[in-house]
Amino acid sequence: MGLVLLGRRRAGKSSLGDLILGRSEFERGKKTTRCVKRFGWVDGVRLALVDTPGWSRFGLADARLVKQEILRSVMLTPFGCNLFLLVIPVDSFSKRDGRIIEKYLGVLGDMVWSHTLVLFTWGDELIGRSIEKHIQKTGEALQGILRKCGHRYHVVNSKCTEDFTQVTELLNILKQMCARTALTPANTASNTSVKHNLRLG
Ligand SMILES: Nc1nc2c(ncn2[C@@H]2O[C@H](COP(=O)(O)OP(=O)(O)OP(=O)(O)O)[C@@H](O)[C@H]2O)c(=O)[nH]1
Ligand SMILES: [Mg+2]
Repeated sequence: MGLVLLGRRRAGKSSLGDLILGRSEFERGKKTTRCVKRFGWVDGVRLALVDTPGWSRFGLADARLVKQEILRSVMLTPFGCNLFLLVIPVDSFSKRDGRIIEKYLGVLGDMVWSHTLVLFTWGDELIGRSIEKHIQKTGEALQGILRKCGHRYHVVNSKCTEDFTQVTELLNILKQMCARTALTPANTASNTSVKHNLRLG
């Protein structure tokens, strides 16, 4: 299974990669500037994880480079089931955040949304509240992104590496997504069309 980690700067993508693999493989806490691919076996699944540079809400990241790396991330995934984890920290979320996500995921074409799971990081910030309450309180911009992703989401606290049930639960959701997308011919179509565009571009 191929997993691409996407999100804004410091959303917690590299930390999430380490949490999933159960070991330190990505440079968390340090700005990721190019795609990084790592492999591992997790809960009986062979994973290829691709970490990507985050985009900036304040124009600080090189938008062209980030888009180029997002396109390249797909080239780095193996053939088979490839999914995207849209990493969003438990935090405020503006209309602008929503528009920026649409802009960067849009690089991968319309099919990306049906292959994307919203992965909330910084779950520790919920402090006893439920993620559903957070989604409801945060408002329409976040709810709109969740709608586009078929209301698929999961929440983790990447600081709590000893709690592996959060990864097992995530893997179960991803396995279901793979089983579902395997039934739709669009799965391979989206993957190969992005790869095709990239080769042409
Ligand atoms: N408390 C808490 N801190 C987190 C969590 N996830 C990430 N962090 C912290 O957030 C900071 C940024 O994490 P990274 O994983 O490097 O974020 P990133 O998205 O890879 O950042 P860029 O590569 O710059 O885009 C680090 O100091 C992490 O320790 C979380 O779930 N809870
Ligand atoms: Mg990073």
